[in-house]
Amino acid sequence: MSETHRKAVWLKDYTPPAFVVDAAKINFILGEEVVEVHTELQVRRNPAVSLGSGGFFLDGKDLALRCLKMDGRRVAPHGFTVDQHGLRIHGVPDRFTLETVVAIRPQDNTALEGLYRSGAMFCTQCEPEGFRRITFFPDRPDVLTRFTTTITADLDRYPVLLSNGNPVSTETLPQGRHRVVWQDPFPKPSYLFAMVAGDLAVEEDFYVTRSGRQVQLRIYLEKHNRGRGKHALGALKKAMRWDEEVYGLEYDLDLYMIVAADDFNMGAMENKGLNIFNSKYVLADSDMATDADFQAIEEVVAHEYFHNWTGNRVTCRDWFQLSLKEGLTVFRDQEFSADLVAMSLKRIHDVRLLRTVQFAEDSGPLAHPVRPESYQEINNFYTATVYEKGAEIVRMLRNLIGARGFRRGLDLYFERYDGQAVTIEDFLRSMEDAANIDLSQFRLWYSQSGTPKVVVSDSYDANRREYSLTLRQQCQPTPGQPEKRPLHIPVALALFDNTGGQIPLCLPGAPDPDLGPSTVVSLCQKEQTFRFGNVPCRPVPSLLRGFSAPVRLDYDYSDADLRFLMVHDSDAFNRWDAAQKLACRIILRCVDQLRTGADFALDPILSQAFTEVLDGDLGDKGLAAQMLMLPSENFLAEQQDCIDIDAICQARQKVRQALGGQLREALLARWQFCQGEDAVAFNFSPEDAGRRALKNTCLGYLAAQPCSDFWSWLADLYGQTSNMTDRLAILAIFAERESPESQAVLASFYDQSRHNSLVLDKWFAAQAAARNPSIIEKMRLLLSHRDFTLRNPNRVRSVLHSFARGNPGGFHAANGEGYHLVGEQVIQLDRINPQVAASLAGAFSAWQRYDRRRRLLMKAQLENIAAQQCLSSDLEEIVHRCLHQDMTPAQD
Ligand code: B3K
Ligand code: ZN
Repeated sequence: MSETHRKAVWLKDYTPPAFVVDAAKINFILGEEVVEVHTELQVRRNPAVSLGSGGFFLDGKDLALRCLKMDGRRVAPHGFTVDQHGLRIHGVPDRFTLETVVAIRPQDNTALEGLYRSGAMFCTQCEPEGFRRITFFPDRPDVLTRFTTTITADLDRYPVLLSNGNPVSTETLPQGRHRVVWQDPFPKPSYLFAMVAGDLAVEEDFYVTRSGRQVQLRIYLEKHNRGRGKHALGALKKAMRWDEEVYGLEYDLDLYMIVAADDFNMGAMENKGLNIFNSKYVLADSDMATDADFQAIEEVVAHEYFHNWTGNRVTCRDWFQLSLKEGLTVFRDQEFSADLVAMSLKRIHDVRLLRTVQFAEDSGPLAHPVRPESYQEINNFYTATVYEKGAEIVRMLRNLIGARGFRRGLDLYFERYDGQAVTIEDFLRSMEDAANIDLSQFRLWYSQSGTPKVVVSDSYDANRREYSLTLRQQCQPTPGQPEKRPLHIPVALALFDNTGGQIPLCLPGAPDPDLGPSTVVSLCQKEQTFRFGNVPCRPVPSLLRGFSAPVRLDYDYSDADLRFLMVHDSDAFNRWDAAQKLACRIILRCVDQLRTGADFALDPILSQAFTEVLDGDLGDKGLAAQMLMLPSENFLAEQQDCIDIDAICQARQKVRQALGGQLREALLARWQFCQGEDAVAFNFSPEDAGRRALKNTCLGYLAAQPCSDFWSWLADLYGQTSNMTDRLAILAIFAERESPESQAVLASFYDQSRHNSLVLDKWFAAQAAARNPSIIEKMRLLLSHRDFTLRNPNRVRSVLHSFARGNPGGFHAANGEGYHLVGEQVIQLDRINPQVAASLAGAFSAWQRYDRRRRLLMKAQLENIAAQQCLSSDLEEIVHRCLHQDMTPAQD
């Protein structure tokens, strides 16, 4: 057990703060070695809380206290206590001013929480509990304070000094120093505090709100990145317009700033008026960013912007409510992006993530409800469950009550709670009141973990022209939740006749029997049957259209049904899903063939179905590309109780090769067609991105079964590429094989990218994720490369996460070398950056689902990590949960 072991925090133990802080003045005196933080708090006893005797507690971590005064007088040594958690002042009046001076050392802060250095700049990350590393403060989201920030620094090194709100004064000081004061008029929790100091370039634009206010938009970036903020600025303006149009929400300050930092633990942070971003989600031009990067920038910029209302104006009472702001804001950014790109493509992208990452989380030892009940380290709960499943719940709710009811619910939510810290329950009550609906059963989605399975069976009675669908829901036990109650599961569906026509739906006996071409049925009990009348023939059902609920669907489609739906389903998402299902079952059949030693032969139905996609009317090339992409190994693994990863990797590869060979002509024709359509100048648009995706998907298949001069042709093609999307697609292909051409292409990419760390990350990631037979040696080389460092989270993710999460064949190498390599790095990384270490260690979480040999090897790594001295609380919690949650081991 490590020394840092902390007790769990429980939702049921929540108590409101005993004191509130009306105003805080934070004064940073920046030095190269030490930063002094002078803080002055106006504190008052919380009238809503009955008088306690515990004094006033302020969180604080790794702070050297230099001075403590109450109402202008030094507090005597017996008047306070300081320990590793914070500062307690004993015996305080009802209202007082508290002054502290602390010293911190940002240059030693490699955890990147609180105030730290990224390159030459100072920046902060306070959510969820970073502010306590800056100064003593009641660092909890339900204490809302008006902040005034003063920053004093060397003028030459740090000409740009930023904080939340508006600048109120600037002053030049003797000895080459200067001082800037910022004031944020909006009371906010400390997790939204931000401060930046550096020698930064700025790119500017402005936005006029619909009420006519002009808002200054500024992106600050390191000088060598000048000119790369344009796309992000454009995205910001689109997001501002969208939130006004769709939700009537306007920005509320005169200035909106985004700072791009190279060292950042996650994507970005929504600090009031001063977002701080991982530079990966700001910087873009065609030479450095792929279509996926352009898209991700739009999403993240919008997400952080949308937080201004869902998160900042109305914030969370405690961290158990995290999904209140995250699930809701992810839903909002998904809808924004869907409006910008094709709706179905966005949905495919989101569902793919949910089904691979969140479903896996929900079926393993780290499963937790969207509103968790307890945590040891809250940083470990910024998960796919809280974010992505949380967004799915909001989506179901919106679909249930309709867009207008949802809008009324949100309006009511803001009307009731603007400027407050509230709960998921408050949000749901606003929705109930506005839409006049009872959400008692629906609430279970927030408290019950695990992914429900909906098993569907059907029958057709030709005489009565009646088609019955029986839906049954079940959910496996999850940690701490052995029994599950039935959830309210909306299932969107349509029925198709054998010509591909949609059968009008009619539920005789229902209050409103005629339902039109598609409908949503509510599965609220364990089992329910829906009887559709007037059905002329046995239909093919299209179920869970648009992925109407985050569940696993189990219906016994025939291969022919799936091929039929790939062509005829009017729901583009389900057309794609049918393709995934068909490919998935063909690969899993191949897995069985491999197990029994039978010869492999690709079922012709898949090549026929894929030919139809390739030869079909390619109005939407992006969708065609998605349909042709085989399900990932991780997704395939999710379909097995005991994961046979060797067979999965082999089978997938065999299917890929067979398709590459059998469809060569069609693939080449499509590739040529798309290549021919390429414009000279790069443009990021859904059409262009879709075309590139299709083109590069075809290329990937051709490479799986190459013809004789393919590699020299591909190397030439690499030389002619004019954008990062195409360049990276070819690099990834070359990274999978050993050859002089591969070496040359990798070397050339490296030479061109070595001065741009984001591009260099791609070079690392392409190799770490490559299905290369000598991947372990490659990984060792990458880890000892002069450009590799554990101090930069993006670099760590590009090498270690790409390998552990994105290269199952390598990570699960039968001799355990992949595990060993990652285990070693987790231990080293924990001493530098616990948050990133903990997330990497999560790669071992599914250990109980593998064969006995791998189970033991993975477990040994977890135990070895657990046995280390001085484990961080973050890592300790993950490893402990992975080892000690009782899951049923897989039967192999
Ligand atoms: N709210 C931040 C996440 C903070 C994560 C801290 N470990 C970014 C976002 O979701 O918008
Ligand atoms: Zn967020």
